[in-house]
Amino acid sequence: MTTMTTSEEYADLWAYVEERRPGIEAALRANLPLAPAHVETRFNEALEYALFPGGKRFRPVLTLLGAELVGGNPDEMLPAAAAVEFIHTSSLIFDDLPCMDNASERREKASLHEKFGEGLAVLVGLGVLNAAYPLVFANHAGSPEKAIQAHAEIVECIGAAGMVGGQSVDLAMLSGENGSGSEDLETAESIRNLKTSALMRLALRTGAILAGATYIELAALSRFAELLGDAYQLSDDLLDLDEDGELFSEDRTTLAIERGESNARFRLRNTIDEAKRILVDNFPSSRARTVLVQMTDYLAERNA
Ligand code: GRG
Repeated sequence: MTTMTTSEEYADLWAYVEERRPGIEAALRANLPLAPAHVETRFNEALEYALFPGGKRFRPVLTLLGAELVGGNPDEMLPAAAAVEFIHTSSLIFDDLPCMDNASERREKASLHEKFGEGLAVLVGLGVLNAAYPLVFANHAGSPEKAIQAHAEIVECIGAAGMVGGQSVDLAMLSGENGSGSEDLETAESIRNLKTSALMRLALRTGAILAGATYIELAALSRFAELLGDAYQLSDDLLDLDEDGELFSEDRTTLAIERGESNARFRLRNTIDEAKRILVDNFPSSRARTVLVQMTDYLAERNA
């Protein structure tokens, strides 16, 4: 569900998201991995429930911005943007399962497994994930080398060196397996952040790759995404602290607890400053760049 502030500070960001949202919704609908209707199951109903009305749609927006930042046409990237939202949605479905975060709510309603049962939730998660892979070829069959590169990007982002690996560290941190020293925690946190940053990297780079970005531009986007993911997780860890600097609920520790809230706020500020500097140093001034700068501030300063 969308909860957008209309703060002046983020005016370009919200205007861009609102402008692009209809195209993204249409691309999601056009590429829904519906099950054949011959035998009645609740798969299609559960699929609809998982994807609509959806959340902020920031990740598909990142795909369009990645393309625009390097001079591409965002309209051509809508199927790829839908692929990125499918991957995001599947990660949320899996993350909410009882064997992971065991979340009963998602996007201001009951989580998918809570509403439709675990079996169907796993199937919908796999269905949308699987639907993502071919979508980078839509509109790009004429430039197969770019589409193949974007496809490889998806494989890498989801795998053990990306979201899956990051989530496994998250699970280890939850059960206290990650060692006790502060340095261990630093390493563990930076790998855990992959669960968030890998998808941000994928979202941005897929659009940029399909738009013909240079190696240097892609490297800058990787570094930016890594910092954006770190900033997002740091702000998440700060939101998880209660007034006494302890975690609200979970049985785990974070650097925000070990080193204190002001240290975490300092690191967050440095991280977003560096992220924005990378954008400004590597890409010429444009609307897409302004929107990305505002998104960086928004993700780090959000309070929910
Ligand atoms: C096989 C794709 C796949 C993943 C397996 C479960 C898992 C590994 C990774 C979990 C990754 C995860 C859920 C990270 C947290 C991501 C995050 C910051 C979610 C919230 O993002 P918002 O607020 O969500 O942008 P909306 O609802 O607005 O889309």
